[in-house]
Amino acid sequence: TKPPVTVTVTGAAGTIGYAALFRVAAGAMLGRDQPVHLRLLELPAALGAAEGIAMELDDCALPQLASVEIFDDPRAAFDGVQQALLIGAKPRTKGMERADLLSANASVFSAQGKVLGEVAADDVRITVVGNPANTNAAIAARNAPDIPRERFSALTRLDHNRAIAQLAGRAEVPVTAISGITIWGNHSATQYPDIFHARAGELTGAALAADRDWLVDDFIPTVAQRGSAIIAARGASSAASAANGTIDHVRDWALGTAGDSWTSAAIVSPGVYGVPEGLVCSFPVRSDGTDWQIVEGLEINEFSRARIDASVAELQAEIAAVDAL
Ligand code: NAX
Repeated sequence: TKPPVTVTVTGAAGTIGYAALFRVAAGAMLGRDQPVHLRLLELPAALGAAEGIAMELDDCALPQLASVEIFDDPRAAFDGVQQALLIGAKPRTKGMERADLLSANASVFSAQGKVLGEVAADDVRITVVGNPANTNAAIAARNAPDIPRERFSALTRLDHNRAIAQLAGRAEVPVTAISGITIWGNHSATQYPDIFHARAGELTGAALAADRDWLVDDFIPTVAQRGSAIIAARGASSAASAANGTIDHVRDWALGTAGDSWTSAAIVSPGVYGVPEGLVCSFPVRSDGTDWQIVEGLEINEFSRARIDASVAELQAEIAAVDAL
């Protein structure tokens, strides 16, 4: 059998953490033949809840679960970590300005980045889910200069999966018939779900996009505002679908993407597609099981260019706001 992989989940007792941990422990993320050491990092106030989750994990008697440990100290939780899922973040509370949210999280993610740089395993991969995810990942990367940039990512896979589901519904095909969708930019309302290179069974995305009213007034806002629609309907933010997106993201990164199609992930821009170097931006990506590779050479039409630029401008503004503090 394979040696266990060490997986640290921050915000483990939160709603996404609870939805993710059991599937990670059951092999949905790294494979059913891959044992895992699970590390749960929480704030001191949530350690009791984390204990309860660890008890439930024990009670599943999962063959792949080599160990479960609970921490409130990032240095201990990240020691030797190979897959870091950074889900915990400071939530936006009533009356809080966006700048306050950015600065509160900048201090959390700069501290976590620094510790990761000091104690993580040489092969560490980092996935930021906690919002503002892209900028949190950029800040963690900056504070860990010894970890190669390409090891940092932020989650836009939930947005990508939402776009697949919406396009499949429109084209009346199963989700398995959809390929070639890209989420560009920030994991926020400015994100741009691009279908111009997509296929939906026999139909091309470009043909579907010819219905501009549907594209502009229905598809794009439905994908970009799906999180708010779920809060309105459910009275709580998306958790199981966010956990599912996180697991899809790490699985594709660690085990590789299949075939010619691609997925979406926010990674540190090497300065392609007009996205300034260093921003953590969502791109079309494939993985060979080690690193993400940006799918190059896609033609970006004027419609797409304007929307990508708007989301990139928001990413630049977020970094500038953090730098100003
Ligand atoms: P919850 O508030 O249910 O849970 C967050 C947990 O993180 C809490 O248990 C808290 O104690 C813990 N925590 C906070 N700061 C921590 C720190 N510094 N170290 C360790 N643990 C810490 O939130 P949940 O619904 O689980 O969402 C978690 C994050 O994911 C939020 O920032 C949320 O905005 C973000 N999301 C990101 C998505 C994405 O696609 N990138 C989609 C879903 C979600 O909105």
